[in-house]
Amino acid sequence: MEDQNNMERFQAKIDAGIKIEPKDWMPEKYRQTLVRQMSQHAHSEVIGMQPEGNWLTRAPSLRAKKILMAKIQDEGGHGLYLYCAAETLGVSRDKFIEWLHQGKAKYASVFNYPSPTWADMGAIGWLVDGAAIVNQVSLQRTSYGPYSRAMVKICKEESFHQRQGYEIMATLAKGTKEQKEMAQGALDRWWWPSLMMFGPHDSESANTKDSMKWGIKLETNDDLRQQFIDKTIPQIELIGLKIPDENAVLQENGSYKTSDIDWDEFWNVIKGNGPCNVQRLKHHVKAHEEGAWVREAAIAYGEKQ
Ligand code: BYC
Repeated sequence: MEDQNNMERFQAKIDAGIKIEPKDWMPEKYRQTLVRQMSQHAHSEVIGMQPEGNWLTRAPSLRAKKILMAKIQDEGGHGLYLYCAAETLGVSRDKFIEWLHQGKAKYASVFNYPSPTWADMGAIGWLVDGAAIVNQVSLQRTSYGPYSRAMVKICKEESFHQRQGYEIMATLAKGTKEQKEMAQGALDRWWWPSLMMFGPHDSESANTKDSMKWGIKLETNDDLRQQFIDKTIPQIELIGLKIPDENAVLQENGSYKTSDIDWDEFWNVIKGNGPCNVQRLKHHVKAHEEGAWVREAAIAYGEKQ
């Protein structure tokens, strides 16, 4: 009876758009869903530093290097806000990292692809951050207060990331024949993995129904993906590149119809068999172990204060 009353009050708050705060009563499944999604989101930000870190020492100019370095640092910062927000649900950061290293926690599948050229830095900023923004703008209104507030700050920084990526692509697209080919190659490589970032079709998405009811997700995977497609295809055309999908067609309602995603590839990458899964996790474990002394020193300093 008590639980039933709590549940009704909880749902009424969600329906009225009132945020749920850490000390408020919440159903255990709501808490678990947030722990899962927020920690995965944090891991994505941090693991996502790797494909770009690959180009830091080879950026084509000092200006390009400074911008890339600032962007990668921002991603690390996003991870920190999100870990802090997720810790308010009663799980420690050490636990989140342990789950990541044990393969129990996921991170965005898109970061398991390689970044072989400088144009990949453009494609990641433009498409990967662009896809993330569409999702995160929606998540600014999510029902859990700490997650929603973290998203507001993150979205401001992601807009800059998206623009710096598009600038790289636009510059290459109006450069030499080789530069234009490099830009097209990166677009071809990152287009489909970026569309996969939004998750499986709504009909296959196990978590969407509960997440929508509880206001964790405000829009479905397919709706957000479509928004990204409709926003991005005109940007591809504007810089004279080719849409990596021969079947993409503008419909009368102003929205694009596109080919379906290769879902076998998506699930295969999620299961750990993407081109870079092993490398990404191994690198994270190594960096974590090598950073142990920094964490110890920070704790010792904190205790002395
Ligand atoms: N990759 O029921 P569904 C960034 C999993 S980083 C991997 O639809 P949900 C950036 C899903 O977890 C920003 N796994 O799930 C950083 C579930 O498995 P579990 C990244 C995926 O949670 C550096 C299963 O598939 N953004 O911007 O309702 C450089 C069924 O899916 C993926 C976020 O993390 C995927 N793509 O919806 C540049 C956004 N898709 O957990 C840029 C926050 C699905 O039940 N997350 N799965 O075992 C979300 O919005 C949602 O969690 C998702 C999935 C839309 C991703």
